Amino acid sequence: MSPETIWGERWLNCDQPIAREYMEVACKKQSLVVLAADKNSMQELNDLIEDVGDYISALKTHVDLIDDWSKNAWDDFIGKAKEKNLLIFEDRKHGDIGKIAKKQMGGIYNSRAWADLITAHLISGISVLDGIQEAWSEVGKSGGVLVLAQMSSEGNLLELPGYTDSVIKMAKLHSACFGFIGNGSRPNELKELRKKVGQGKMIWTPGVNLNANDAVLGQRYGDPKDAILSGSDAIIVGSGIHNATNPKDAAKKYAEISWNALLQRRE
Ligand code: S5P
Repeated sequence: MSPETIWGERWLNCDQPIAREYMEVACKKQSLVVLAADKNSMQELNDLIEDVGDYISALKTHVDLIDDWSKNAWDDFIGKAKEKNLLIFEDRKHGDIGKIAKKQMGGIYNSRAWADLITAHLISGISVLDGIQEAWSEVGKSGGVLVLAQMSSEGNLLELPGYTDSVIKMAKLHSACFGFIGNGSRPNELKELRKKVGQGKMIWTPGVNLNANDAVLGQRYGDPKDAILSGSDAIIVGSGIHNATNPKDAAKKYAEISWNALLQRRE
């Protein structure tokens, strides 16, 4: 089956090349899993990608979590992820004014060179997207921003009346906007978000874990199948995979659940 048949309206309306690339990879791998690779050493990251890379469709990083980070080790790791056909998604959660966000794409980590996707809050206005876009274009690269429209953590201020609506309204029209981060732990909120976003943008959702009791420090978890059926296009899974006794089996399981949910959604 073609990606168009599988993704339906989303394929037709999400026509950015990078969104199409994600949807194609997801079909090839039969997985809507984005791995949140929240490990602290290069060795752990390399082992993890070796182990589960075939069962995920994108790799989400927090580059500043790593104790023994070096440019060479990082380039190697990104190379391995690319061999596994993964989009690289740095979860930087930018939020400064445009010109600083632009500079923050450089610096030691230089995420403009290797990140295909990056997260941003619109708390300081739309200029953050302009800044990120300019940073990519200066190194001859283009990428997409996932804008935080909802969050999975308890008591987050994005829930205040009007915030999510304003973010969607502003970001939807911006060419750097790949899509939105939604709250994977609350299917009903996600359905509302999908209605507001429409078909033309991705919604990717963290806060997904088959064991809701794993949640610590205000994190909230929901079910992967519910998230996809409620309009999410990718489940972002961290500890559900990397803290599992057998990460490979866990990744396979999340992949299967997410893929079957997508097939069910199109029926
Ligand atoms: O609202 C959010 C947004 C994000 S990007 N809630 C989140 O948990 N995240 C990220 O998803 C978070 O930074 C972490 O990397 C991942 C969730 O990890 P888990 O171990 O709880 O699955």
